[in-house]
Amino acid sequence: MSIEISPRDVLVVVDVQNDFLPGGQLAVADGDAVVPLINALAQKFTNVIFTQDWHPADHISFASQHSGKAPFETVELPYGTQVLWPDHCVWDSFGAALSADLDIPHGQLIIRKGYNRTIDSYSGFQEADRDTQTGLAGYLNERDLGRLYVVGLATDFCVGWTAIDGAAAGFDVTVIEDATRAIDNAGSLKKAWADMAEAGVSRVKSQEILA
Ligand code: VGL
Ligand code: ZN
Repeated sequence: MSIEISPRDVLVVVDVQNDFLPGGQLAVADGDAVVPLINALAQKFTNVIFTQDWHPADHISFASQHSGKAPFETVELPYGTQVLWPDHCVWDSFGAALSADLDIPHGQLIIRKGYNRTIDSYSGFQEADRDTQTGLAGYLNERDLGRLYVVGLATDFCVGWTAIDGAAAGFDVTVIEDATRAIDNAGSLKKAWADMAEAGVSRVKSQEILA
């Protein structure tokens, strides 16, 4: 059964950036496989927006900022437990750039996130303190846009959190699962799908839209 995409629906392309692609600082396994699929999906959508992970060089999510800590370990921050990452997506670096293989000239908005040094932001809607807003919900509401279809990297972090926060903001949210790839650290992928299901996020395959 095929899904009809309406002119009010939005493709949300999460963090398809060099650092999450093969050779990048936080490469997601097989991450480049999503790019041609996202390019094909984008042709079905009038509205395409991007998120872009965008950190200062001394960002609090970097293991390099915590003595004695290695990437993928955790620290306790005022807003909760933070996974530590290799330095990635530093402002204006090559790694932070969107993939040059994206072919979506009609993309409308790039929402940057994670630029506050002391707060991480996996979600395109809300930072990890669960309070600071990026403005994306306001943008979507002001333009009276419809359902959100979320794709990109990584399923278990920025895709999952964006989908869950989109649902919490009142949008009908669907993740196109084969147009995402995961980091899958310490059970994070299984947990992300469970959390998304609990939040009412739907899950489809790209064929249901492309066929
Ligand atoms: C991401 C970890 C740290 C992501 C961003 O895009 O999923 N993951 N920063
Ligand atoms: Zn990041």
